Amino acid sequence: MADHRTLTRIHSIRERLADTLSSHPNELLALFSRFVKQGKGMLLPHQILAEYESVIPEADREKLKGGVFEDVVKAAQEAIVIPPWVALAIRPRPGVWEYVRINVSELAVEELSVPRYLQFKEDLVNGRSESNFVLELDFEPFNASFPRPSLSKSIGNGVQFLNRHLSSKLFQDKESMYPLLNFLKTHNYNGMSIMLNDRIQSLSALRSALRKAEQYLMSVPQDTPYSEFNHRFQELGLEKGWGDTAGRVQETIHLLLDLLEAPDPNTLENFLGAVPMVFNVVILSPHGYFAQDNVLGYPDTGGQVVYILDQVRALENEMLLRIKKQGLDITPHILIVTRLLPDAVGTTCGQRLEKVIGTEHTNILRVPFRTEKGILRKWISRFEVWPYLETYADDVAKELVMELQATPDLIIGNYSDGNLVASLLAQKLGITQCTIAHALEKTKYPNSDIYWKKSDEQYHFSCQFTADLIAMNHADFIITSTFQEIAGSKDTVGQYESHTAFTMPGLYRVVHGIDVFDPKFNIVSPGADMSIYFSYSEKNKRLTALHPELEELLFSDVENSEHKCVLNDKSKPIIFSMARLDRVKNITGLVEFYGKNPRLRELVNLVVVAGDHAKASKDLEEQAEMNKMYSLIEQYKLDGHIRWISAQMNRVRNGELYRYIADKKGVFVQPAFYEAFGLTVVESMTCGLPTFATVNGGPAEIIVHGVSGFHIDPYQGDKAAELLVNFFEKCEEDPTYWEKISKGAMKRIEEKYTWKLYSERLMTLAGVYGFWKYVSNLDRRETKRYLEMFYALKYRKLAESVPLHHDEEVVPNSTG
Ligand code: UDP
Ligand code: LCN
Repeated sequence: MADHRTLTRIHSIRERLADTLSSHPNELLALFSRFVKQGKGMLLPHQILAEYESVIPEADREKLKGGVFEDVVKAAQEAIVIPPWVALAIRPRPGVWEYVRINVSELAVEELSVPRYLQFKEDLVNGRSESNFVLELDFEPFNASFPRPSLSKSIGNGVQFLNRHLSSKLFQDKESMYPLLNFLKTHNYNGMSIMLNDRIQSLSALRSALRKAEQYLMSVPQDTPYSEFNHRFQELGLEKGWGDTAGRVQETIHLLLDLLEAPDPNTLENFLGAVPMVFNVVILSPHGYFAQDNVLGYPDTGGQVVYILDQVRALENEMLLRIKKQGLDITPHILIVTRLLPDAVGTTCGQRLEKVIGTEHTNILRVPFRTEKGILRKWISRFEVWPYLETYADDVAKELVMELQATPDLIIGNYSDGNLVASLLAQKLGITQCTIAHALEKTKYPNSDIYWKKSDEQYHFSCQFTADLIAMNHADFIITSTFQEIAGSKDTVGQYESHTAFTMPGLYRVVHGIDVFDPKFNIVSPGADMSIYFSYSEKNKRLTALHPELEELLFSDVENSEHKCVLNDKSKPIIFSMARLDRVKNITGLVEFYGKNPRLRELVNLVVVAGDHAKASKDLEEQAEMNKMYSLIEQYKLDGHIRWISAQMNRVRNGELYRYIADKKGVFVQPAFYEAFGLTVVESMTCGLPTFATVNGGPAEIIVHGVSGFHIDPYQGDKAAELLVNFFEKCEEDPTYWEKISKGAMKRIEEKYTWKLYSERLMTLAGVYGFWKYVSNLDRRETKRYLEMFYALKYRKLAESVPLHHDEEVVPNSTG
C-alpha cells in the first residue's frame, strides 16, 4: 500500500542525499560501509553520531558542516542495517519523519514510504514476512480532511487551534450560529434546563432577550443576587447558569453578545469556560494500590496516585468555585474508580467507598476484578490486568449509575489500563473522554515494539500498546504534563511521537498511530501539594516535631527492616533519592556511580528510599533491583557512606524529609533511565532542594540546566558523579551557589507547576471539547467504528491470551 503523502514529502530529502552522494561520495561511502560491515542490526542516534565522528576525520566534517549529509546524520533516529542496505528514519524536527534507504554496493538512495520502512525493519527480526498481508493500522485517512497546525511550536496547544479553526466555520454566516443556539437550548443538568429555555427559538429571539436582560442588569446594583431577577429572566427565556450576581451575569451575557456580533476564538473560549458543563467527573485508575495512606512506594503505586489525589482536590475546588459563580445550586461529584483488593495488606484497598480527605464531594469507588469464578483477591502487576478489563468496565458502568444517579459529564482515564476502560465507558455512555498517559511503556522500554515477542510473556506489551493506541485515538482530548511527552525535543523523540509509526512484527504494523499535531493534545502540567511541599526556608511552617523521627531514620546506628547500613560521618551533606524500585528508576545506577567515585564518597553521603520487602505483594523487578543494590554496597564497601531506607508512605513526613536534607545543604538525585514526568523532581524543587534529574523525559523540561537544577545522563554515571562533585566543591568554595540553584528551582515551580493553574485549564478544556463534540463531527465517528473493530478483533484476543491469576474468592458476585 503506497503512501503518497509520505512519498512526496520525502522526495526532496532523497534528492538532496543523492546530490551529496555525488558531491561527497567518499564520506558517505565510508560511513555507510562501516555500518554494513557490522552486519544486520540497528543503530541508535548516539551510535550513529559516534560512528560519524570516528569514521570521518574532523577536517572533513568541517567541510560537511551545515550540509544535508550532516543534517541527515544528526537527525537520524535509527539506522537499520541489512547489508547491502542501510535504512534511516530521519526526524528533521519534532513530529516530522522521513525515511530513506541507501544501497551501499550500488551507491543508490531510495525513498521509503512508512509501510516499506517498517517492513524493512521487520526483516531485522524475522526475515521476510511469510504472508504478503500484514495488518496495517492507519488512522490518517480519518483525519485527512481535518486541518491541523504544522509548526512544531503549536504542538500541545490544541484547544487554541481548534477554537480558531472551528469557530471560523461556526461563524461563517448567521445560519451557522444555530448549533451554538441549539447547544445552549438543550443544555441541562439532570433534566433541569440551564442557560436557555424553550421561549427562545431563534437567533434573533436570543439577541433580543440578551439585550433586554442587559438593559435590566444595568439598572440594578452589580451585586444583586440572581434569585432577585430569576423569574423576570425566565420570562425572557433565560435560565440559571449565567452568573450568581447581576455583575457576573452581565459579563457572561456580554461575552455571548460579542460572539453573536463579532465572533472570535478567544471570546468563544472565555464564553465556553463560563458555561456550566461539568458537574460529575469520573477518574479511572484501576491498577496498583490506590489509597490515601500506606501505599506509596508499593509496586505500581507512585506518582499516578499522588497526581490523582492532588488533582481531585484542586478540581473539586475549581468546580465549586465555578458552580458558585454560575449561580447554580448543584453539588458536584468526583469519583475515582480503582480496583478493589480483598487482600488489602493493611491498606484501605478492600473498602468499596472511601471519602477523599480534604474534599467534600469526592470519593474513591473500588470495584473488584472478577472472572466467572469469582472476585480476584490479590494485587496483580499492572502488566497483567488485561484479561480483566472488559468485565471490569461493565461492572464499573453499573456501579457508576448507582453511585452518581447521573451520567458523568467527563471521564478521565489514567495510564494504559484506565484509559482503555475510560474508552469503553465513554463509548457506551457517549461522554467526553480525557486521556492522561502518565507513562507510555513503549518509551520506557527501548525497542519493546520491534522485539516485543522476547518480553511478551513477562510484560504483555502486545496488549498494552494495543490498548494505548485505542485510547489515544478514542479520546476527545489528551492532556500531557510536558511538551516532551508529546513530541520530545529537538533531539529526542516524544512518548506519543514514538507511536506515530512502529511495528510489532507478526502482530501488526502501525503506519499512522497518532499525529502529534492533532489538536486533541494539550499540555497541562501538574504541581505538588503546596501544603506538604514548601520551601525549607519557611521556618514557621516547618514540622520540626518530626525531626527526631527523621534523624532516627537517617542516622541511627541500628539496622532493621526499615533501614540498612549506617552513615559514619553524619555532618556531611546528603545526596537523597526516592523512587519505586523499578529497574527503569535506576536507583542501583545511582548507587553504582556514587560507589565508583571516591571523591564523591568523601564529600557526601548517599540516602536512598526505595522498595519494601516486608509487606507488599512481590514484584520481580523490585526483587532483582534489591539484590543488585546489596551486591553493589558490598562491592564498593559502601556501608558507612550509604543508608538504604524502605519505601516511605507518609507524605507529610516525606515533605519534611526533603527539607531536612535541604537544611544539610544536600541535593536530590533522580537518575531514571527514563522518567515520564517525575513528581519527586517537582516535590524536591518545591522544597528548595537542588535537584539533579535524568535528561531522559519530563525532568529535561522541568529543570533548566544550571539554573533551576541539573540534568544528568543515566547512561553516563561517571559524568553524573563528576557533575555532583563539581557542585559540592563549588558549594564549599561559595555557599551562595547552593542557594542560587535552590532559589532557581522554586522560581521555576511557581511559574509553571501548580495545581491551581492545572485545574482551571482542565475545566476549560472539558467545556470546550465537550462543546465541539456536540456541535461538530469531532466525535470522530469513523475512527470510533474502526477502533471498535480493532478492539474486538485484535485486543480482545490478545487480552484473552494473558494468563489469569487463580485466587478468586468463590462468592456470588455482587456486581455480576
Ligand atoms: N513516593 C513516596 N514514597 C516512596 C516512593 C515514592 O511517597 O517511597 C512518592 C513520591 O513522593 C512521589 C510519587 O510517590 O509523589 C512518585 O512519583 P514519580 O512521578 O516520581 O514516579 P512514579 O512512581 O510515578 O513513576
Ligand atoms: C507515573 C510516572 O511514571 C511518572 O513519571 C509521573 O510523574 C506520574 O505518573 C504522574 O504523572
